[in-house]
Amino acid sequence: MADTAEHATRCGFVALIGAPNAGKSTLLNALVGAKISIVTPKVQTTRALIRGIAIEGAAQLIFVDTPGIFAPRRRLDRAMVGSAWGSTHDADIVAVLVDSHKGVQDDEEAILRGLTDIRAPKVLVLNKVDIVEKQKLLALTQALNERAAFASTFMVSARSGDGVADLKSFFAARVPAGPWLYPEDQISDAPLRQLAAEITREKLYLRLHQELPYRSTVETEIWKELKDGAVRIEQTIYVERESQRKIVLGKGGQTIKGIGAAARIDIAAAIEHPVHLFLFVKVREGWGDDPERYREMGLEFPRE
Ligand SMILES: Nc1nc2c(ncn2[C@@H]2O[C@H](COP(=O)(O)OP(=O)(O)OP(=O)(O)O)[C@@H](O)[C@H]2O)c(=O)[nH]1
Ligand SMILES: [Mg+2]
Repeated sequence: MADTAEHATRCGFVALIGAPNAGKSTLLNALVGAKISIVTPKVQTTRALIRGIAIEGAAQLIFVDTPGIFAPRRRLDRAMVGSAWGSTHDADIVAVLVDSHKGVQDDEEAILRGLTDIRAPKVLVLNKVDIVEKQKLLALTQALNERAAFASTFMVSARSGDGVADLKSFFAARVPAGPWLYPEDQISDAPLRQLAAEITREKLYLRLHQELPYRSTVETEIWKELKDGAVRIEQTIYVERESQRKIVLGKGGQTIKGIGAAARIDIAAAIEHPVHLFLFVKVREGWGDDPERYREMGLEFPRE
């Protein structure tokens, strides 16, 4: 009996790629049914590959959220875009997300060109259908299918969940037969300290503007379980300049206080323990060229 069940299982990797802000992280969270990856209205929120795991019938689906693909300038940009394309090499299925409200612009054009090198089957996922007219969706479906060979086209709203169940069933039917790679109840493979750093970065993105979010990174330094069941977490926010540090702190420390309060609530909810969160802001000029920061983020360090 166990033998039969094992033979019936399926398992595979589904990479979610697309331009920045297409809704990849929102879709990952919707597919898994939990908040695994951070989401903000700003572009370039996700910086490294984030895996979320879901079970659908006999299939275990390992979804890989990726940084948005755009024309990179800085070293960090190159590492992010490189990791996104890299995810397609190990994928059994590649889901190409397009923000249907935005349509096809420069980043989408570049992505379409890059798709020719991908051997795995590709599916087109038109996202944000909640804010787009049907007419536009049909035109976009046609135009994109003329440009690349998609096995199928899906129209979803990652935000409302519309169409997500159908997409998930499709993936479950298409991933190869094979044993599950993760325990049944596991939904993420990221260490909690990394999740906690990401949550703080989300709050930073939500509260800071212009270039600042892109000039900062967050690392968890200390994670200590206390006797009363609470967890003491110390994190460092790295910025590039003293002037940036001042903005992150805010007048009388108000900005960092707000970031910390919001992050603490979400981290506590994620780890299901009370949290004492301590944030430190440090200037580290050129952190974007420091290999150690890339290791912490789970990114490969581009040589140039
Ligand atoms: N209206 C609408 N908004 C959406 C939908 N999906 C995502 N969004 C919004 O789009 C913005 C970007 O969402 P993310 O999930 O962070 O996008 P992403 O593709 O992961 O972005 P990067 O990590 O920067 O590449 C957020 O404000 C989301 O709430 C959707 O289906 N409908
Ligand atoms: Mg993202």
